[in-house]
Amino acid sequence: MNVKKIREDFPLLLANPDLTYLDSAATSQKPACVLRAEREFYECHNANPLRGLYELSENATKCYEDARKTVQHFIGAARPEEIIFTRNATESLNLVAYSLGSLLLKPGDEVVVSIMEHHSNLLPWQMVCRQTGATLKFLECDQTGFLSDETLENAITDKTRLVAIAQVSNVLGRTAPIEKIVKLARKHGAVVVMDAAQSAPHMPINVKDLEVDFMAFSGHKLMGPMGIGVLYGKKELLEEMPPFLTGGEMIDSVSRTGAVFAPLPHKFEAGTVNAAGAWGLKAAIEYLQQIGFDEIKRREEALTSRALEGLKEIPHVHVLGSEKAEEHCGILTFTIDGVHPHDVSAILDADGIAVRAGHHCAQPLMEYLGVSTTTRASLFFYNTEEEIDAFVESMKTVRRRMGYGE
Ligand code: C6P
Repeated sequence: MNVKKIREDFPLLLANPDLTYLDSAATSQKPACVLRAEREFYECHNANPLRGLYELSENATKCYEDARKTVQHFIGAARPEEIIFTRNATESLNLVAYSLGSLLLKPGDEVVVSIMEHHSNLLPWQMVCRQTGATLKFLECDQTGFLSDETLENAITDKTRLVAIAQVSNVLGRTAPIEKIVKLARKHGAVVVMDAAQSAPHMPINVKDLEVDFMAFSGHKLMGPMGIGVLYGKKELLEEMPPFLTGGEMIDSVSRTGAVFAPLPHKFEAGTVNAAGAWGLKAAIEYLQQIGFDEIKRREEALTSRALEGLKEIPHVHVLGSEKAEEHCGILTFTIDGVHPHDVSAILDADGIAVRAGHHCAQPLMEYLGVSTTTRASLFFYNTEEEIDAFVESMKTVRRRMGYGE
């Protein structure tokens, strides 16, 4: 991979040669082709999709539906109508929780999540359990984020109606054993919802092979625009589910007292849709596919390994999670003795390095691991060895700059 050439595709990186961007797990930078695609939609195809009976609106609809097909093939879904466009992974997960939750759950039933969940894949389940009287159960990992067979077998039982799990943790970067979880869930007749917000940008995903029932991800972490997300759902389940939001073109007909809803996928896409965002997401997916996930994985692992080795050498720095770079998916979360993560972030920022500090919207995991807040560096294939070295060098100075002797 020619990284120098790849970086030329990213206007923000080109315009900021002194910036080391290590916050791609929060949102990725966007290649020019994605920016061009969004602009092209508004310059050449802009009309309200799915409504107008004139050529321009039909063009807008075509862009939107083409983007849906690109997503379908990207994740190996059987049909385009199994792809619902949302605003982001959070909205996708809320859609399943509210729509399916009320249909599926009753008192005595159990919903299983892991202790590593991002709040977006926890709060909707807390809410729906409160509403239905179901119980929320937690899969507890070891300190490295590993979920053992025993943990899975003890938690997923005949009482389990649904398992909601992140494929990759946004704090530890550890990949969950989705195949095993799906197998156990099937055995007990439970539905599996996979949060792919942190995995979809970094690894190939085939929903047919994985056999998950639902999968959610955001466009903006995958080089696409903000404001466009995806929910994949199996057709037979989506068809049974009531709409989450109502209004707009999500109907076939409306009377004074009721409505007949539109067929999939439009039943779940109320109001004017984000067609420009979908068109931009299509460009992002094509860009990633052109580079290829094998290449992306190889590069990210090499960079993660370099960063991990560098951090291990620094006294008082503790990296959370596995010792192995390939079990981090480009995410390194750490603490430094005696220094608050906000100060770490400010010091790195003074050196032109952008990282995230805080609880990373995963407070139950922080509590479980016995840390209140942490700093997180997360990389993508556009990062360079020089940037990783600059990050490690800056990290070596943090305690001294905070007034410690070493
Ligand atoms: N995590 C992070 O810095 P949205 O905000 O809807 O695009 O994605 C929500 C979400 C869901 N699941 C996981 C595993 C995530 O990591 C995220 C977003 C960002 O870690 C922003 S908080």
